[in-house]
Amino acid sequence: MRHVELRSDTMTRPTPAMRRAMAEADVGDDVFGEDPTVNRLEVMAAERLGKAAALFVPSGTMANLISQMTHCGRGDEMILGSLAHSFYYEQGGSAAVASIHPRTVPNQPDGTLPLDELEAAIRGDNIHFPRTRLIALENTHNLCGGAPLEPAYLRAVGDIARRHGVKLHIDGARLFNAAAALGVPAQQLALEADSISFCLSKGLAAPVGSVVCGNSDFIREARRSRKVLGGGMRQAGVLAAAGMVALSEMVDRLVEDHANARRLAVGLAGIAGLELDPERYKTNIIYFEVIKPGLGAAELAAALQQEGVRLLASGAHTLRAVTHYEVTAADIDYALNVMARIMK
Ligand code: TLP
Repeated sequence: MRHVELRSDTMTRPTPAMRRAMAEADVGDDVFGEDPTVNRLEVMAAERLGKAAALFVPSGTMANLISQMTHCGRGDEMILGSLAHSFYYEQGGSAAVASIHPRTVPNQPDGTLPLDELEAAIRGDNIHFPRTRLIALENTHNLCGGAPLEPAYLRAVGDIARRHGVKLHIDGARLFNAAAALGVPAQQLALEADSISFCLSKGLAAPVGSVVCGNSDFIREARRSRKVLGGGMRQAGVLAAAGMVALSEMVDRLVEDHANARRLAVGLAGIAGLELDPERYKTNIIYFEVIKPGLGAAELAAALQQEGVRLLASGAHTLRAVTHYEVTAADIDYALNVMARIMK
């Protein structure tokens, strides 16, 4: 039976080139700054995003938390989208671990926060208020269907942040998907950010790891934050080696994942009992609703699994599919056939 894994691009297994690079990696103790492969990855990542420095960290969640706690002190406020991964799926770590007060602004379907509401949410100087220190955006936006945020929007948010003396962090877990979809260099999407993170372990297929980029002072402090969170990783060069392959070999092919996601979205839209607007999806994440009476998302996901197709039931009637390098156009056609059969 064919196996089509569409639950997440986090499921990607390291490529043969990554496994070779991992086996041969030159390593040292990274807590002492002595892992040459981690150091090379950090230089490579910083250059790629046009920042002065970078920090290799274990996960996207830790990348966000490190960035938040480096920008904010105890009781400071961070503004972020109501559907931000950081707000939704990170156990409220900013509050639980870093004592940062989160303030949400409603995400629009395209992943943006309305500029007027964003600006209005920034606090004035008042003894009753927490101090707004940080705005956090997400690009691409996971819960908004992998929506990429455009340079013009980022510029507008950057202007607001600067005007109010507030920092901007971008959770770019899938930043290279955004760059591929918009046809711009990732650097352009990083321009306005005081800190920006991206994941090596999602569409780029490395087994573990994310990178935070920013200026040298920020990264020096972020290195301290990483240590207190237990993210100092010793001979992490075995992981960074895969990350370097991810950055050099896996970025240009992301457009294939987007084409496959589109193929899937168009196919699903033609199946009675499923609802989605295929025009909405520009990267590798799609969401759709099952509207057949008596059939819930979990039941549908279970039926698909029987036939080797794995999707995520992300709500009572909502499913998510994410394409990546282990999913081919033929896999998409297989998944669509199975889906059509089940929905009949
Ligand atoms: N997202 C995962 C799940 O947690 C939902 C996925 O399968 O999509 N930012 C964004 C935008 C993310 O989508 C994720 C992971 C993270 C941060 C966290 O990264 P990790 O899983 O490495 O901690």
